[in-house]
Amino acid sequence: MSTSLSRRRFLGASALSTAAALGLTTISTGSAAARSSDFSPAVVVGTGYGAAVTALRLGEAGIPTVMLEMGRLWDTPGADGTIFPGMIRPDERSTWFKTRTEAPLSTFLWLDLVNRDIEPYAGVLDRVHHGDMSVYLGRGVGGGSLVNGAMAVVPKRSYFEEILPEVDADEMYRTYFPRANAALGTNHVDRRWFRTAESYRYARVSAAHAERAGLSTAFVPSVYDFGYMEREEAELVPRSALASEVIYGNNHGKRSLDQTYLAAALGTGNVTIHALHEVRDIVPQSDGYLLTVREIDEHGTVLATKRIGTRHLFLGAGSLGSTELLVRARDTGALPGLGEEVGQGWGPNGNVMLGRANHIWDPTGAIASCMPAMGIDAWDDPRHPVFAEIAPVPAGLETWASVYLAITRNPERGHFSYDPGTDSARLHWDSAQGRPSIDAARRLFDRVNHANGTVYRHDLFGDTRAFEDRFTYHPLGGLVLGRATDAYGRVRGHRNLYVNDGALIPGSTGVNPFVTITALAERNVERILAEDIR
Ligand code: FAE
Repeated sequence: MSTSLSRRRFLGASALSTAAALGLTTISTGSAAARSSDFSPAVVVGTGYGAAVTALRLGEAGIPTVMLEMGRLWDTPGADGTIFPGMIRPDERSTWFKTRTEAPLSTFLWLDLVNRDIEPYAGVLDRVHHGDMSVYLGRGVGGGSLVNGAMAVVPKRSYFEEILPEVDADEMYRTYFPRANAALGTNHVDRRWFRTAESYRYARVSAAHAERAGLSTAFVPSVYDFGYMEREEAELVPRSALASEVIYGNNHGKRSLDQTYLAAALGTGNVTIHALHEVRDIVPQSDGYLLTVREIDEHGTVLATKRIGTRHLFLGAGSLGSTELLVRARDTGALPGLGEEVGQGWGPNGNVMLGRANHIWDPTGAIASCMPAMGIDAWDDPRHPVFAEIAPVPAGLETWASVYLAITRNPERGHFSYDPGTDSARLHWDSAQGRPSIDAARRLFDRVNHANGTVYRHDLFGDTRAFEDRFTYHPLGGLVLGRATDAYGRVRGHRNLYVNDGALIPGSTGVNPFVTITALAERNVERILAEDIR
């Protein structure tokens, strides 16, 4: 990392913790704070991967930039002394405005032991329901980086070339993937430690079972600090990955965006983040856009409705968020230049979750690192390509279960339409579209079960199904690169309006997607800065 980048991160991190200590929802370093609050030369919607890259590069170029994030800043300990609640006894901080938590593994031995009643609150994880599909999302300053499993995987080059043919793959693999990984703080597990770590027993058991079936496994890099994790296992530091923390946030160890890109963006002195600010509407003006923004408190009370003008508007609200903003703008007539491609090309990255029941003599361990470090790599299978992340069971006790998030190559795509009744975008995806994903996962894991004399678990997903394809962690598409936008994310039909997040990727990356989103955002913003802004 360059000295100026680390200095910026330091300045930005101080601004974040000062804001948290004072209970502020506006975060900036001194120089940015003085600027007008109703106009900014650049506005970035959201604070996830694409948004954070965009803001850092705009800020470095000297462009005053405001980021608008509907979730809260996660930097203040609650009454129990922790920032995030953990998965064993989640409280209202876990979930975005619901009366009960909605964990992905919802039952154990068919018992409803996992979910809890809670007060509605601006919690960190959302599960957005759209008929046969629901989508998990991070809410807060840092977006998905707050809740995700930190797996930092570069897609196979041949598949990347297939899904995004208009992008120069040489440039991506030479420049932008390495740039993204360096700024995200990607690191690798020490393989010698992994071979004996109690917290990765579950991964070694699954790897041995896969090898017995003739399948290969691969280590996956992470943005969780593996050095910290080693110290957790040695009981030298407070536990996080080893204390069942992941989908409701990590209190330690994870290099979420508020510690990397966003801290560096704030440190430029040109970036201000407004938390608990949701962008609702976008209308064009003679030289830019006017946004309607709703400010709420953590309990959902609307505090203000603001108008913020900008010359350059960047959407980084994620696949669902950015797509909804443009579907609404098109279908209410606010942005009449938007075309039919807006709202098309959505996919769940072929996600299927499943569990296997191991033999009693094959325990997976009571302590499981919640940060996966290995996957079964069968992506080169010509008929049923699958990359299956070996996932933890964060129960804090022995379960004899092996759980996987399989990423499959599913060609089905969903689309969005505008619902005037709820003023929202509805995703259209029906259960039959998940079939190719289930078939691929079944084919792979039938092999694993056959080779090991094991069976599927039917007790984990609320009913008796073995394969759960009714949710995704990896929503992708809706505003696909080269279709709804040009080859760099410029929205077709309206000048100075850009998309720079997971909405650009056409439904699938073949691996966990945040490194692809980050690298693509680096590429796009570099071009836009060079051609559109200066
Ligand atoms: P994202 O990170 O979703 O950020 C969008 C932000 O915009 C959010 O903070 C929203 O609250 C905010 N927003 C939305 N609408 C508005 C609005 N109208 N006004 C203001 N703010 C708004 O977008 N990926 C991996 O690569 N590896 C993993 O290990 C992994 N594990 C995951 C585990 C879980 C439980 C989940 C939910 C996701 C996981 N992912 C993983 C997916 C990854 O986090 C996701 O692809 C990225 O976060 C998407 O990045 P975007 O920049 O597209």
